[in-house]
Amino acid sequence: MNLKLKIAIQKSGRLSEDSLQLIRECGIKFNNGIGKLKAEATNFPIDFLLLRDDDIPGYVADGVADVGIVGENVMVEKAQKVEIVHRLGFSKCRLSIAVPRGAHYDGPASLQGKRIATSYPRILGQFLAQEGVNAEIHEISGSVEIAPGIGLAEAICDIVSSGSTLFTNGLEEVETVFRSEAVLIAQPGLSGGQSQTLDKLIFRIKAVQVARNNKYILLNAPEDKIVTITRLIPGMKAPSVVKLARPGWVSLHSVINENDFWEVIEALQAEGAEGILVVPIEKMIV
Ligand code: PRT
Ligand code: ZN
Repeated sequence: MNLKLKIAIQKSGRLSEDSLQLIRECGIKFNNGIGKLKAEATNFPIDFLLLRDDDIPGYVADGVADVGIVGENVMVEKAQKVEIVHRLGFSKCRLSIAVPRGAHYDGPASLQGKRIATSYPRILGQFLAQEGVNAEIHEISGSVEIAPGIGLAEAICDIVSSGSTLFTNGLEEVETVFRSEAVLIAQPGLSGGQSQTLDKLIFRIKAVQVARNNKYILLNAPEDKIVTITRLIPGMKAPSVVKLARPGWVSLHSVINENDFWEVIEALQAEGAEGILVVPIEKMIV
């Protein structure tokens, strides 16, 4: 049975470091050739192909790679026969329409008959069709933000993250067309063995993602507060309670979600919790 999976990862760019970091946190070790075109894992049946992000959906669809990590924006734009098998939560960004600051804009109808520069003609075309707007799409491959300044277009449709590129180019974001994050994609026809390996990989990725969203918390509290504090930090089942070498006091150990963190800490202090320690979790299987 062929268990070996070939995974395509961006060679160098915004997705590379986070993709490799995730693989490392999954406990997968690879030889030093990761700077080259190909690398092999030493403790998991996976080979790496290092590619330009634009080529990843096509290579996965053609079976050159079996799975890949790519921005959802690129996956949708390339419209290849691939499917999302897991969302990875990093490289979050949006594809937005922007116009020169101060230009008249009151909704998509303002784009009627205008020229819009973009590297994402398919996604933009779908948006305009959906809004019933007829505009001229000018496909350009880079530096889209300078298009209005040089008279190439009246608007642009480009990836935005912090918004500072738009700001420094005198542009204003007026419409969000698509929201994106890194996704793990696969070709639909993986063999039984490869699907097994993919399931194992996704299992590990989930354990890493859950761990990143949670923290391990330890605190000291008066014994008569166990019930109230347990309500605040119920953990996976219930907190562990350890007696302290001081009568009437216990130590409680639990897991707390990153999002609830500050609110819960304040409530714990109000209940008399002391010596609160919060430590990262490496892996978490729920
Ligand atoms: O060389 P290769 O073709 O592999 O890489 P690339 O240059 O085409 O892509 P890369 O590495 O720039 O981006 C890879 C993926 O990261 C994208 O497809 C998105 O899914 C995601 N991503 C997340 C971003 C951004 N954030 C981002 N800010 N991609 C591009 N940008 C650019 C954007 O094009 C604009 O020029 O950053 C600028 C805007 O950023 P802010 O922060 O100023 O708003
Ligand atoms: Zn690219």
